[in-house]
Amino acid sequence: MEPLAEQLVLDSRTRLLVLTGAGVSAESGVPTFRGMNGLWENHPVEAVASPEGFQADPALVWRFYSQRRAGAADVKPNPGHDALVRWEAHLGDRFLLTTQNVDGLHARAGSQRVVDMHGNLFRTKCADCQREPFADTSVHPSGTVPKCDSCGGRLRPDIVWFGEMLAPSDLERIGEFISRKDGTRLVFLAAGTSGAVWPAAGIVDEVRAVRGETWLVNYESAANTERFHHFVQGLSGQVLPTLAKLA
Ligand code: BJW
Ligand code: ZN
Repeated sequence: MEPLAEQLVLDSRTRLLVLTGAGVSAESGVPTFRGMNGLWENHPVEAVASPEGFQADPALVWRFYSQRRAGAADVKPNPGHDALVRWEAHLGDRFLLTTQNVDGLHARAGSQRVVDMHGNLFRTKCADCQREPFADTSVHPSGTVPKCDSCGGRLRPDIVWFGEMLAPSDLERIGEFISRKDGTRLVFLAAGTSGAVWPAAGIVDEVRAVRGETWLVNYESAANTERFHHFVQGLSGQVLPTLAKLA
């Protein structure tokens, strides 16, 4: 690939916040949400990714997540994930990755400072009691709903569904990184995200409010493209490996 006209400079005075979305996993073979036209087997994603949907048909919701667990177990990180691992190795604590993806591919690539802001496909919690969420790769037979050992209630994936609050500790970690006052300049880069889902879509404005520099790498224009200072249109697996100058 030709060198890019614009380069993201990552030097000792820079701290970098990265936000990733489904587009970053697309080149690994994980379908994006809007790529499915917001539908899974003709069900609107909201019907299988919301508390109301779980209440109405928990077995359908578990079929959706079991299918995705089976699919995500077979995929591998791509050069976009790998580029973020190199940036983190260069920046250390001046790097934070917040991801909307629940597939665990950033951790599998080797990223360490990761906020799973929409949860994790390979974790389960109880819908009815306060037990701690636990690691879980189970794929459940169609039509079944797993039960909680502690209270006998219904288990559910540890995913942030539509209409649910993100974990306050995750939002604090992102907010503290944005407002950190250590003399470094803040750069924010969003990649592979449609900018349609909040609060992730608003991070660009939080960064701009503290005069940070903002970059978007996306295959298509996003809902919030005009909020970014730089827009590099392309595939993240091709753009990210050549975008940054590590100094
Ligand atoms: C590539 C590529 C390649 C492809 N390279 N690019 C303010 C205004 C309006 C509404 C709200 C608001 N605040 C809150 C809301 C409600 C709601 C919301 O945002 N609704 C919108 C739809 C309008 N938000 C919430 O409910 C959030 N909760 C919350 O805020 O609580 C408080 C509250 C509630 C209600 C009202 C007010 C306050 C929770 C959001 C949780 C989202 N959960 C989901 C599903 C579960 C996860 C799962 O099962 O996996 O998470 S939604 C779904 O969208 C999923 C994703 O993480 C998320 C974002 O999608 P993403 O990653 O951007 O993917 P796509 O598919 O949309 O886009 C991919 C992009 O990549 C495309 O642009 C492609 O071009 C590009 N691309 N290949 C580079 N190779
Ligand atoms: Zn329980």
